[in-house]
Amino acid sequence: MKKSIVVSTQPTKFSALAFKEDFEESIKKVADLGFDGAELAVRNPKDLKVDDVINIIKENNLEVPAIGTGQAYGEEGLSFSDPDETIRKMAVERINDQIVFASHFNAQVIIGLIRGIIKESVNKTEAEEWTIDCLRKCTEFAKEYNIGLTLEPVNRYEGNFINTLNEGIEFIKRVEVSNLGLLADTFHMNIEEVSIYDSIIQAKDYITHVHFADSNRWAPGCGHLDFAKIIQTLKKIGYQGYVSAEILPFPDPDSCARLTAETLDKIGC
Ligand code: LER
Ligand code: MN
Repeated sequence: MKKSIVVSTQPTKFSALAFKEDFEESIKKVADLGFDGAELAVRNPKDLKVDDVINIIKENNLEVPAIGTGQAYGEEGLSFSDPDETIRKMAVERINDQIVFASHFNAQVIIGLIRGIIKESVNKTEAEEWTIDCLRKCTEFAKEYNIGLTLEPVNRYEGNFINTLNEGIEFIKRVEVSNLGLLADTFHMNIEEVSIYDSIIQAKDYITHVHFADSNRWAPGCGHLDFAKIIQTLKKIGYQGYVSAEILPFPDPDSCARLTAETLDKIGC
């Protein structure tokens, strides 16, 4: 299994990010700590100097396993389940831009918070159909670039549909495309799953990416989750992808990143 940590390419109000200030400096720190990759959280690839990002990643011998896309929802309100067709169209366009950006790194594109929250006035089945339609459009576009998307169940306080891995699997079956996998995030799973381990085993054919955060969203080792057992379970299902730390920058960015690297090494990740 390979290790990465999420780095935002720009400052953002999304809190669970170890690094979101100076991009180049953060990437150097990630490499120095021995991570294999940096997952990039990007609000809008059009705001980036893409060649500079590519060079910084290359110079530091890192991979980019995935691109996080939630800031477009958190900061601009773009979403796949919005009743306004124009907003959904803008969300699809944004994800398509992320797909082109991801193709420079052969990274997966995360579909988490960008699904949005189904509004009270909206029929749930209809909102799910809108989401399926957006996912079909984006996965079809992604095929041209040989890129996969990964659907992330999020806990009930951040999203009101697709909260568990099983709900994610059922949704993936409805979308009926070959390049849509599942992202297992231990922070959300701790809130929503009956058993983190059984859910991982049941999702073995779908998991393409993993987010690690402890029960309090601090670095692994700072809460009550049993990461040794989670790693063992991921090994048991033959998972060979990345585990990526999406954590609060506490007590400070450098310490939480160092602690993540040390803990993951210690438990044989
Ligand atoms: C949000 O809580 C989260 O876990 C992100 O990875 C979703 O895009
Ligand atoms: Mn996550």
